[in-house]
Amino acid sequence: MKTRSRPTIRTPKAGLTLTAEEVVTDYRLAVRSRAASVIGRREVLTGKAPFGIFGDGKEVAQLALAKQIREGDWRSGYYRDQTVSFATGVATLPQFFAQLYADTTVERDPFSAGRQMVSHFATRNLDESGEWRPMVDTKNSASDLSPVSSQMARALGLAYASKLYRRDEGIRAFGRQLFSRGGDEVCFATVGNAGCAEGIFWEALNAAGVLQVPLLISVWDDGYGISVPNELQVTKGSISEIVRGFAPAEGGKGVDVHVVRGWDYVALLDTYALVTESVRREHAPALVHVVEMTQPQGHSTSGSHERYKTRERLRFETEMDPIARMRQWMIREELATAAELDGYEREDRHAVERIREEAYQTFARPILAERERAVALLRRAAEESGAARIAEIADQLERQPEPGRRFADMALDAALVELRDRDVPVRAELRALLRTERETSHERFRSHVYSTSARSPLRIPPVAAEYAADAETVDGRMVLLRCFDELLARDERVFIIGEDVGRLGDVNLVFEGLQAKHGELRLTDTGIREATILGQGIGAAMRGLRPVVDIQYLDYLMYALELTADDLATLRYRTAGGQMAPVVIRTKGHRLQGIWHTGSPMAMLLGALPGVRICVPRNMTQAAGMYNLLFESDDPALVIEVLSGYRLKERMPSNIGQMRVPLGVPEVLRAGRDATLVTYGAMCRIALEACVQLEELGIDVEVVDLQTLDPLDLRGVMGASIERTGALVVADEDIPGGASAHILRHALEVQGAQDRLDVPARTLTAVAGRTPVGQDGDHFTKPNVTDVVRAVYAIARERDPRRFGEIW
Ligand SMILES: Cc1ncc(C[n+]2csc(CCOP(=O)(O)OP(=O)(O)O)c2C)c(N)n1
Repeated sequence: MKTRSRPTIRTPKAGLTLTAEEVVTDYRLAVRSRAASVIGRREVLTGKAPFGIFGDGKEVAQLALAKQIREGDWRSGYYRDQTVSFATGVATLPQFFAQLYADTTVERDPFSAGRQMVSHFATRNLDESGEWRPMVDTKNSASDLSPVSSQMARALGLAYASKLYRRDEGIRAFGRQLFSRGGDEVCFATVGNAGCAEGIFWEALNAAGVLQVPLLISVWDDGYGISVPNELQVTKGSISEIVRGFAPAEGGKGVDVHVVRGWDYVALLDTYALVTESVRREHAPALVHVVEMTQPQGHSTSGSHERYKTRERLRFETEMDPIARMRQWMIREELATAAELDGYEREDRHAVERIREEAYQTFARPILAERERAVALLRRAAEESGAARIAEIADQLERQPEPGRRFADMALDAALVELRDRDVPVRAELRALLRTERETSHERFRSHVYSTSARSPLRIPPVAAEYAADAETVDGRMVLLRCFDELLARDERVFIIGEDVGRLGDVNLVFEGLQAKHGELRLTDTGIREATILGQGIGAAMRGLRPVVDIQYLDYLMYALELTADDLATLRYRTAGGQMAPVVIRTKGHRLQGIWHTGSPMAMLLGALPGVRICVPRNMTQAAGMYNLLFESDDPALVIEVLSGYRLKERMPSNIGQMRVPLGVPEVLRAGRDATLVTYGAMCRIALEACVQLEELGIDVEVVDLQTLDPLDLRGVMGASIERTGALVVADEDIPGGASAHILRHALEVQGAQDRLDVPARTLTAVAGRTPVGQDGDHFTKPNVTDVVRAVYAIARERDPRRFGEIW
C-alpha cells in the first residue's frame, strides 16, 4: 500500500515552513509540559511537594515564542513559562521536578538549588568560582521573581545592554568575547494580564518606548489575576486596547502592539517571527498581547478556580484549550492521525511520570541515607544509656514519612537534651553528627547572600589615599568628579544613568562636563522613574556591564526599594550563585531638611537589603575610595553620600583613581580614653565638633567612624575601643531603635563588649517622628553637637558623679 507523504505547512505572513515531524515534535513538547503541570499539581495535593504553580494553558504560544529565541538572547519572565523554558533548553523535566521537591543541589535544580518555588527558572551564568560564563552561545534566562510584574524592570535593562553593546564602541569591543555579538540580542519579557495593572509595568513600557531597546513583551492573557477579572485590572479590560497610544506613528518611535490568540499555532508562529525580526533589527520594542489563553488547573495549588469562574468561562476554557485546538488543527491538516496522537500522548505522559519518580527518588535518597545514619547512632545511644526515650526518638525518626532534613536535626537535638545528665561516650558522637549536619545545612540554605569569589569586596586590597605636599583643597564634589572621570576613562564597562546626571552633570555638579567628555551613552539622563532606572542597571549588570544607578535622593529610593530588596539583593542568593548584578547605587542622604530630604532611613535599608553592601562615607574622599573598590568587586552596593558635603573643602588625593577604602573596616577618627562614640556619615563631623567641647569638660572621647553598615565592623574595632574606654555611645540620624540598635547589638553581642562596659551603653538618634524644613527644625529633631555633648557627658557623670556635676 502506498503511504501518503505528510504535508509541510507554510505560515501565510512570515512564510515559515515546518514539516509534519516538526509540528508533531512541538505538539509532544506541549503535551509533556501539560503532563508536568498535572502531575506536579497532584504531587503538591498529595503532600509530597510544598507548592505548585504551572504553565498549563500557555503551552502553544510559548512553542512559537521559543522558535525566535536565539543564542545570546534573554528571557525575563514569570512562573508561567515552563514550556518556553523546556523548548529553549533552559529547563529539563528532571530539573523542573527537582525544583518542585525543593532539591537543594545545583546539579539537579540549577535554577535555585531548592531556594525558589517550582517554575522559577534561571540559567547559570556564573561558574563555580563566580566568574562569568560566556552568554553569547547560550539562551539565557534571568532568575524569575514572585512579585507580579517585577521582571519588567530588569527586562528593560537586559534589552538596554544590547543598545550599549551596539552603539558604544568601547562597550562593544569589551562585550565581544562573553556577552554580546554587536548588540543583536533581544530580551523576551513575559507578564500576566493582571500584572499589567502594576505601576512597574507601565514605567517599564514607557521607558522602553523612550529608550528604543530590543524588548519584546508577551502578555499572557487568561482573563484573570487569580479570581479578579480583566475588567477590574485594566481600563477597558484589555491591555492591547489601551496601549495603542504607544504604537509608533509612521517612521516614529514607540512600542509596536500586536494581538494574537493563544491557541492559534499558525498565527502565533507568524506573529512572533515577524515581530522578533523587527525588534532585533531596529531595536524597537514591541508588545504581543496573547488573548484567549486558558488556565485549566486554576491559578496555583492553593485554590480551585471553580470558586470564581462561571460555568460559561469554564466551558470556554475547555473549548479553547490550546493543546486540544492544536490537536484538532493537526488532524484537520493531516499532519497526524488521531490514533497516532493518542499513542504519543500516552507515551509522553508515562515518560513524564517516570521522570518525576526518578527525580523524587534522587531527591529523597541522600536525605534518607543521612536519616539512617542518625537512626543508627540514636539506637546506639539508646543502648549505651539505657534511656527508653532515646529509643522512642529513633523510632519516630525512622517512621517519619516525609524526607526532610529537619527531622534528624530535631531528633539529635532531643537526644542530647535527654542525655544531659548522663556521662556516656556516645554523646560526643551525637554532638559531632549534629554539628556537621547543621554546618552542611547552613551552607545549603544560607550561602550566596554575598559574593565569595576572588572579587568579593572583602578580598580587594585597600589602597591608602596619598597627598602631595602641595595638594589642592577643593569642594568635595570635585573629589568625586575626578574619581568618576578616571573611572569612566579606565573602565569601559562603567556607565552612569539617572535624573540630571548627563547634560547638567548631577544636581550637585558631581559629573559636571563628564557627558561632553565621555559621551551620552556613558552618562545618560533618564526620566523620573527610580524603579526602572534600577531595573535598567540590574539587567545591564547581569550582562557584564557596570552601571552606576543614580538615585537623586535617598528618600526617593523608596520607589525602587521593592526591586532593590526583591531582585537586586536576592539575585545571587536565589540562584545559589548562578547569577549576579553588581550594580552600584549612588545616592545622597543624611542631613538636609524636610520630610523627604532627611535621608536617614537606615533601619529600613538594613532590614530590607541583605545582599546589598551599604556604604555611608563621611566625606567625598572616603566615597571615592569606596567607589574605586566596588568597581573592582562583584557585590551590589548602595553608597549614600553626605548631601551637605559637596561644598565642604577636602584635600585632593594624588591617587584619586587608585585609592580604595575597604568595606567593614571602621576608622578611629580621634583617639580617646574616656568613652567610645560610634557613628557614621554626616554625624562624624558633628561628633568631632562635640569632642572639642567635651575635651573642655574634661572628657576624652574616642570617635569611631563605621564607614559601612553592611558589612559592619569586621575587625572588632568597636569592641577593642570599648575595651580601652569602658563606655559606649552610638549616635546616628535614624529613628530610635533603628540602625543604632543594629550597631549596639553588634558591639555588645557579636563583639562581646557587654562585659567591658563600666556604664550601660546608650544610643543617640533622631526623634521618632519626622524632620521639618529649616535649620531650627533640623536642630530640634536630629542629633546636633549639643545633643552629643549631653549624651557623652551623661555617661561620664554616671560613672563619676562627683567629678561631673549636674549641668542641665
Ligand atoms: C506584587 C504581587 N502582588 C500579589 C501577588 C500574589 N499573586 C500571585 S499571582 C497573582 C495573579 C497574577 O495574575 P496575572 O498577572 O494575570 O498572571 P497569571 O498568574 O494569571 O498568569 C497574584 C495576585 C504577587 N505575587 N505579587
